[in-house]
Amino acid sequence: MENTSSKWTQESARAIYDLPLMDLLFRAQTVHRQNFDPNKVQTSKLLSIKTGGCAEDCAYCSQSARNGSKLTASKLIEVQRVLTEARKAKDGGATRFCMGAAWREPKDRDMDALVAMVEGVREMGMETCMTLGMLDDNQVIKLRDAGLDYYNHNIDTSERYYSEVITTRTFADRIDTMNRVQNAGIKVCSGGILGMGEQNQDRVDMLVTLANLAPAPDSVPINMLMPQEDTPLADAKPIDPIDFVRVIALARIMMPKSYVRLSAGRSEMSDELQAMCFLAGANSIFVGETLLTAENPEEDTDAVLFAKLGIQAETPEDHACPEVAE
Ligand code: SAM
Ligand code: DTB
Ligand code: SF4
Repeated sequence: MENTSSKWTQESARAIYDLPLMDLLFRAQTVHRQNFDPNKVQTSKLLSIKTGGCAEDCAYCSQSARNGSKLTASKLIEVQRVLTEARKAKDGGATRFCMGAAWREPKDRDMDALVAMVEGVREMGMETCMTLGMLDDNQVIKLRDAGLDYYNHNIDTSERYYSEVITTRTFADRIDTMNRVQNAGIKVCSGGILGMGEQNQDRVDMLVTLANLAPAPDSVPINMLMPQEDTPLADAKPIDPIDFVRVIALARIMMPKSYVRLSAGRSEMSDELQAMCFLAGANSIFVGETLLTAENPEEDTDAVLFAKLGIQAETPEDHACPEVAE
């Protein structure tokens, strides 16, 4: 079942996930080449605009106030500081600027500053993305009118495993915000984290939920858990790297036109593993030495990797007109 208009089932997706690896990779790379230039990778830059002190209890997160993390909580940072960082990101070649806040949801008093951030980054000619937690209808409209291109809201894992990781909100709450965002015409960025103790079937089920959204998210970040000190998942057993590659390949096959982002965890990955992820259809990364709070490869390291693999960073022109896409 690879017709995108059909609904994926847990069984149909699992059958692909379980293919011999070479068959799975060949299929994923074939789908990838039908939709994207295989030697281009989109680059996004993250900035934490409000760090720590979050009311949610996400078991993986260094920013939850409930996780006893040593991280100092900050207030929403100044608009001007955001624009200075965005300018640096643009000069470094990033095409999308993603602003993340450690909130359960934004307060209405923060909206003017958030709108100014979106407008300012857009004026620089970069795509804008925000991840601020749950949004109500008014907040969605304000961000849409400011020109927000993408909203990141991860489902993180399967519906079955969700309550093992987060208890302060439900899987359905997550889907509600995504629907609100999508209905307002903002593109959705949604994916999850692998290596939180979930089973392979949870990973497959997470992708089934994402692929069955109408439409599927434009961007699908696949994060490898970065274990954070003092969190319940600090000692989680790492995911097998081949299982990680299988999830990327399945995401590519199930969501052929979406950008699949090889997100958190690259600083712990070998060049070979990252190359396999690109072969499996990943075509986006976060660049810069910091994600929100955790480390990411240095720009020089990524430049060497891209040169070795003959990969080029996607430009805004490529993005507007993919060479191979229909
Ligand atoms: N508070 C907002 C929310 O949760 O939607 C936005 C920020 S939150 C940090 C964004 C995403 O980062 C999470 O949904 C999760 O998927 C990812 N993330 C957070 N901590 C991580 C970690 N230690 N390892 C991998 N991914 C992580
Ligand atoms: C996503 O899926 N990964 C990014 C972004 N969306 C916001 C965040 C990764 C965070 C990694 C842990 C940290 O930096 O604190
Ligand atoms: Fe808060 Fe987001 Fe971290 Fe959860 S993932 S604790 S909502 S910042």
